[in-house]
Amino acid sequence: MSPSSVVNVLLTGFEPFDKDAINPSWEAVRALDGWRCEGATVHVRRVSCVFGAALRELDSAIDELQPQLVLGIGQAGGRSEITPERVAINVDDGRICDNAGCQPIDMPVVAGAPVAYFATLPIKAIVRDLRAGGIPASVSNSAGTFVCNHLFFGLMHRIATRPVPGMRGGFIHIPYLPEQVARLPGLPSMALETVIAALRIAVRTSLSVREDVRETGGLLH
Ligand code: PCA
Repeated sequence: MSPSSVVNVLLTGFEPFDKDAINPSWEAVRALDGWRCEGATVHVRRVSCVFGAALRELDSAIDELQPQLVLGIGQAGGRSEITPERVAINVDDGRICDNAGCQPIDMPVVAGAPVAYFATLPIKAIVRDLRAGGIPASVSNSAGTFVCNHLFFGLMHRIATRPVPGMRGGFIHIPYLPEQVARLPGLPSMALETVIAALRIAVRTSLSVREDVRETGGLLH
């Protein structure tokens, strides 16, 4: 097979943060290493929950793999659904410190870059296909202002300014795992097998749907 016919997908998951022992994003992502889908091969990387370092790690993985599709995955503790993110904003505003002890406040992710980028994933089709597969899902209109949004913005800025030809990308937040909320009573969770199944659907739909479907995913507030 010639290198030009190789189609790579990059999935990133985060290391644990905020004193947690696990991060479900990495637990789910790592289960998909080497998975082949729609003629593409999935590669996985664990990234640091550190402003700056996470972007450098993402950049070198993109340089190495030249992927056609990049999906960042992160934990959104407290959410009950799989949530493809619509928009990355050019703001770092840490409510907590990152894993290097840094807590930027109202700093740009990239100085001089646009205020925001939209994901270039078919987010509506992903939500449709997840729901059809029996998995709770909704579009999210905010990836927050911590390291997940930082990675998402950096990814979209790279696509806008130094693209791998044809590369598309975006970010998906996932809920806590049941074992995490066993010590956080009352919060929602999703089983690891369900999250893994969701990521398979998200990859397949991202590879096969080029034009997003026109379905409402909006919120009143
Ligand atoms: N979630 C955090 C950072 C790492 C993660 O998995 C976030 O939503 O920013």
